[in-house]
Amino acid sequence: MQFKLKLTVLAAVAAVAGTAVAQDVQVVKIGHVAPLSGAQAHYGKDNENGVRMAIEDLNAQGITIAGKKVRFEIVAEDDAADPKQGTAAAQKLCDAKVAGVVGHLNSGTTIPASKVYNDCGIPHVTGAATNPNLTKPGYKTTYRIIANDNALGAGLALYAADALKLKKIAIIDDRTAYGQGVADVFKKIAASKGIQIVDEQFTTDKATDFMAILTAIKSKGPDGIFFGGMDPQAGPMLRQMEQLGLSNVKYFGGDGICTSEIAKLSGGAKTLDNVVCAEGGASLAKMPGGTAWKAKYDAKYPAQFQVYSPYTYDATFVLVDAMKRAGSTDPKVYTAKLGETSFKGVTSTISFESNGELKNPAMTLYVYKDGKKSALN
Ligand code: ABU
Repeated sequence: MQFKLKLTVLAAVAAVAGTAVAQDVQVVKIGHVAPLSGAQAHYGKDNENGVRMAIEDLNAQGITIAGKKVRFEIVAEDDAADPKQGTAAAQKLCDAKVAGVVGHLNSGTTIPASKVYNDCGIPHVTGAATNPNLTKPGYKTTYRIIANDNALGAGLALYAADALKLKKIAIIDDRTAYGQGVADVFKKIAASKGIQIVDEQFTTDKATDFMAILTAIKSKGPDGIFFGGMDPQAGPMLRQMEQLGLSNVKYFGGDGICTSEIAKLSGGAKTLDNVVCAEGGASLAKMPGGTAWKAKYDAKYPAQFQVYSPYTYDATFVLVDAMKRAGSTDPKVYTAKLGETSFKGVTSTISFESNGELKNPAMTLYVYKDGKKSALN
């Protein structure tokens, strides 16, 4: 009887101790938003993988903030690359009282969502949305850790004019904030370099049949086509260019087409060899921690790498770095520290301009050789 009583007392003490341990660990929620459904889900999954990997690495460090051990948890939302779903997801994360958000992926969702985050006082860091208009309102809650479309569009136009000596280029965009924006920058700089813009055509981010617009473009005899849009359109477009005999026409695009997936989506078209695309950062080989990071990523998420996961990984660390420096996980307290970031990440040493743009971003041009993406610079 006495023995049984002792056991009960011991169990009660252990339970209380267990509660104390549980209460000593503060759970900090980090939101992530990207398209996880629809034709762009492969980009979204890659972005989410970057955040999950960062959270695992941060939790392994056993971080203490203001004397309390913290454990980070992801709250993952799907915006399906749709602006309305983007703002709904942002509001959901505000209501869930996440400490910060990594995202969104598309400029068309990130720009309207940035106002929602500003209104509820939660910072967000995008590692993928590249339209320059994102930082124009000057919200103190908006940050971007990748170069914007001014760098991408200009880099491609200068390469077309100076290195490839192209004379006649047609432009297509998907009418999204990203597609239209990057095409406009390309057009302006290409025209300033003396390239003739022989045609401008439009499509959507849902289309897969481009025969009519490519036929119209073919009649203008371009030596290059610029496409402002994403790979679910660029892949089939390359295949249809081959079918129409546009096999010697160079094909330019921003980071939205610079994926691993485009090789599959173009279905073995030889026109993939004509692609020149631009990304707003250094190549993995030139990133400070790129090669080791990519090996770890591939081991965890085989065949899922696309473009932006090193940036979403770093974006997660940037949020936590600001929390550590502020000694608080409360966004009302730590957001002010984001502007003072100087963080040695996988992608670069990250610091921000006063408008939330990355300071001194790199830009890399890529081509595809035997279906594999390869950096030109
Ligand atoms: N940066 C290209 C894909 C994301 C976006 O800006 O819409």
